[in-house]
Amino acid sequence: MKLFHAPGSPYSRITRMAVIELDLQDRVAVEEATLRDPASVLLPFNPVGRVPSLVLADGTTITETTPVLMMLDALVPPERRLLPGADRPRALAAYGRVLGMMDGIAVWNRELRRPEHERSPGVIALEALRAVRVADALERDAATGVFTQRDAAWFALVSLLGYCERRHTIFAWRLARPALAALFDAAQSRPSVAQTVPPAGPAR
Ligand SMILES: N[C@@H](CCC(=O)N[C@@H](CS)C(=O)NCC(=O)O)C(=O)O
Repeated sequence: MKLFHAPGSPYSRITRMAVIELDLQDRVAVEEATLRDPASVLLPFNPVGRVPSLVLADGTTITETTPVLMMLDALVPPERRLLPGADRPRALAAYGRVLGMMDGIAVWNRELRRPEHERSPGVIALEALRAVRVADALERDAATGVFTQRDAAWFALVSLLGYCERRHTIFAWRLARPALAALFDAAQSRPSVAQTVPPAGPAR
């Protein structure tokens, strides 16, 4: 199996961390792909051109973070799986909440990558407000024990905050959010986290 990723992508980082956490390095080769590039090695497998993309032995390509995690989870015994099931609704809610914030941050960051005259102040204001709102909810989640298990919600949260820390520094996510900051800082020594730190982006 082959997992296509991009080093700066917070979505594909979740799946890269999962490969390490689930001890699947022998079964899943991880390959970097360029994005928004007509010559990308990814396009013959995934016409959408997004990462993460997981190519199975028969060529079937699973795309989008959650289906990729489902596939990786299926390779290990049930007790080791990362995605929370319906029996853990709070964890499932937190996972969805983190992915929702990731989507918003991705939109905000994309606006900032445009030349200044092409940026939409309305979109930026909306996404900045959304990010504050969700980060405050996640802070409450972290403070009330929602992220105590090392599950997909936890890895997604670490990836999201890592993206903000390294590539979306305009968002002061740590401010007045001590539970999130403590969780993130403590996570850094975990091998799957330390081995997948995204490169620093331009200051924005
Ligand atoms: N909803 C997707 C989002 C994946 C995504 O947006 N990936 C970005 C990198 S962070 C990408 O591949 N972008 C390339 C493009 O938009 O062409 C998921 O859950 O995996």
